Amino acid sequence: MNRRRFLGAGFASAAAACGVGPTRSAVAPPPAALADDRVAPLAAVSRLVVERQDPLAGRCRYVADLGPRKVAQPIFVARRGESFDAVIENALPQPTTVHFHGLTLAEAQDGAGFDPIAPGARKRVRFEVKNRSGLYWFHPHPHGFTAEQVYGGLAGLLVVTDDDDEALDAALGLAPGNRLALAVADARVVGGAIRPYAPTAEDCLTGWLGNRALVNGELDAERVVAPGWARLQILNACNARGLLLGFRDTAAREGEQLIPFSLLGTDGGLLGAPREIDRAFLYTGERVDVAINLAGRRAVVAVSLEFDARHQAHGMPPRHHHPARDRYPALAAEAVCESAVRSDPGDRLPDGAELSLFTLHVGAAPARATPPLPSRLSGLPDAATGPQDAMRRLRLDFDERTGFLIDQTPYRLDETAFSVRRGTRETWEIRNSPISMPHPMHLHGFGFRVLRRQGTYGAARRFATESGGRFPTDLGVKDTVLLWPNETIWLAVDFALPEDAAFRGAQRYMFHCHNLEHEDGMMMRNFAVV
Ligand SMILES: [Cu+2]
Repeated sequence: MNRRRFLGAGFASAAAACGVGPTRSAVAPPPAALADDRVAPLAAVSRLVVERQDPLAGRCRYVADLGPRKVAQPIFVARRGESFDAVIENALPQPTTVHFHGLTLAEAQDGAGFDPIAPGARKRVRFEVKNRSGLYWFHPHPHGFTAEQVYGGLAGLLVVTDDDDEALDAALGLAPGNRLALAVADARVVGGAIRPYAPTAEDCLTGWLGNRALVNGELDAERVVAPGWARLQILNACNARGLLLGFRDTAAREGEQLIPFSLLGTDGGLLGAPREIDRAFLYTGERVDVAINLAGRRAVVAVSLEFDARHQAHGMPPRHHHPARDRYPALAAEAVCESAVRSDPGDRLPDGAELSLFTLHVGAAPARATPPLPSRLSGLPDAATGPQDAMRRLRLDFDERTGFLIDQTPYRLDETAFSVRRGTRETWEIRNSPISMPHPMHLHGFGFRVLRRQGTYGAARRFATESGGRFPTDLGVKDTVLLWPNETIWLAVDFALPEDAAFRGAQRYMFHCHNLEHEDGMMMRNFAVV
């Protein structure tokens, strides 16, 4: 099997052929269906300011400077092959980075946390978007501050387009506004106000859970869409909460069935062919691209359905001390401290509890014809098979003294756990302990394919309808993959790096849990591609 078949689109080789990046005057227009006033072409950004908007509650935002206009909390859009070349300004009272989650970037642009931007400092970041079309995102990654800053509101979307993406919009006949890019997070809301980040030891075990959904920063988000197909690209931007995404007609009676929808793509872009499903697990950091037919409906609510989140780890592991935290204030005037008042249990909805996410109101426009879904969406093969160069085994552990770790080793910024030769294709076998929690594991820099799952607990296995015990969402290119307790998964990872000068020499990347309390709690390792 050649590399092209492995990832379907051969993102490294195709991007290398693109040569010089576009000039600012030749930026592709965003998809017409994605009608949102926060949409900003990535290639037009000259400055990205990371700032605190509300010092009392610690709410923060990104502001993109596009020359003639500024856009707060932008939704970036880039056509594959376009470039980002901007100065990032850190106006927070803490160090920060901007990590572009899912993109294939060199260490210097990955924003992983090796080289944080100090408060008041700036850094020029330049890169070319080499990835397939899909929903990517950007967020802070300074070790020890990540969870607090992301919860503060720093989670931005990046929609990457290409020929397959354009062909799909055309085939669906999407009306303007019927393509949505949505970051779903959860917040602790009391009396209409979002509570500041103040995790207790229990929050550090389970992750910081809220009681209300925020969609692109809004509570009770609603969108008006036209009848016909709607295409939704959805990110789970929660710190810790897993979602089991489903859709209900608001006119449906108790117990009535969920609305079926089509899975079009995952983290790293479009599947080869759509899959009809009625629910999908979406853990923190993961994305889905779905099409839902709204013909004949008035309003549809997206929910996270109730499920057994399988928290098998108990006890109160010690909090990990981050020396850098002593040097900077918390984002909120209400300090992040061990003595934080235990919040009302009602402010912290358990993982797996039903949660309403957002509502789509179907406008009164004349019903559009809903054309059939295309049978092929991209050249991605359903199965990734074939010989791999090497097998690497990783273990996710838990014990009461240390909390959650990878191979029993707490994170250290200056450690390189292992090195991989560039161009190598490896099979990763990752095993999660039975006494554990769901861990959405994220690999920086490289998309991968899920080969097989084993040991999935019964209630989740019901939805693992694909070969090898896989979920439909395992069929695409992934950069974040969920491991249930007791589960072992096998991944095919291609460590090909582009030929650009930016990627010369050894490049360090991170592999970590995207439950952000686990990540800040040391469940992360560095590796190098040499
Ligand atoms: Cu975890």
